[in-house]
Amino acid sequence: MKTCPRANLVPLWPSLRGVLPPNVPTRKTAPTHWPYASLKPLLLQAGELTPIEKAERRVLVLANPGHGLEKMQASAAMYLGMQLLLPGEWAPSHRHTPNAVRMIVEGEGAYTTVNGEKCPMARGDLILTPTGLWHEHGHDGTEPVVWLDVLDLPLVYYMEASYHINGARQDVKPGRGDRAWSRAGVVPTPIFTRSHKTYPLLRYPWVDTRAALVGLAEDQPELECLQVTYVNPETGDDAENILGFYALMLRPGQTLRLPARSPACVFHQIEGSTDVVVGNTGESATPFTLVEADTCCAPGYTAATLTNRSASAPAFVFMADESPLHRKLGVYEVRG
Ligand code: GTQ
Repeated sequence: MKTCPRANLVPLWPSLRGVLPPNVPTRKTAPTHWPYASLKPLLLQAGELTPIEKAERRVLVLANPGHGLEKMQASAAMYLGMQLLLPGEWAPSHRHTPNAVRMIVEGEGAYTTVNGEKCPMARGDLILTPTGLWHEHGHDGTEPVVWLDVLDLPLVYYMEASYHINGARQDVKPGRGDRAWSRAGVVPTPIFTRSHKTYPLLRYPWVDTRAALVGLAEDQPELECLQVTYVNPETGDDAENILGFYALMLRPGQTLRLPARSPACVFHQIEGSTDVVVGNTGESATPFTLVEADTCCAPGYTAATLTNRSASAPAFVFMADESPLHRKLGVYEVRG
């Protein structure tokens, strides 16, 4: 590129088509598969080699090669990390501007304390640590616990708005959002008990999410897309401001075509096994097979086809995407 460093000026015309390509944006996000079978041994090795006191957070980052591994991005706005906590370990309290969620992958007995609320971790649970809230992780169990972190770190970092503050160990306060906001359609009555918290519900137990999907499937046998959105139960808005979180059920043998939409998307297999084909018709498609605890991502403006590999059992997939961000910025699109 021709530049004029003395005046800090560059001509637009050589780069115009590069930054405004015709019809479809340029995407660095490559369809990428992170099998849990190849990740887990490395994570356990990290557990042997790296004490938690040194690491603070013992995480292997699921990095998209299209962005360059050192960028630690799954997509333009999404960061994924697989975190290991061993029995008795403690990941100290901090808060930061990026929003995070944890999807629990395996193990029992660990918990995250978020602004004084102790959130137990069980397989498939989703736990929020939204922007600015204190969080720390502990483990009273006997086996290693692993979870998937999803953060909007790449976006917040790009905005030059990413920083953290360390804090003291939190006192656990009584009151659990997943007890108070335990049923859709009934919320604590405002004048008596409503908490006035921005994030009243921090833990979404998998037993409840799974039951909601199974109930939906039984109630609406014709419904093709069995998907629920993790929302704030007070407002109905997305659970967090920037990334969206969903759980999907595929009936036995079902194939579901997800249309091309502007946001990039992450799929994580909670139960069963799913064939994922990332790509629009007429373009070269990338196939992955997700088994339990596997994760993959698809770039925006790209369709995906999911097929439950079992003819007898449902499959359950956790999804994260950039929809809230795209909607708020007015760039959200469905391409069909
Ligand atoms: O557990 O607080 O994967 O602060 C990256 C940054 C996890 C955490 C990550 C974090 C955390």
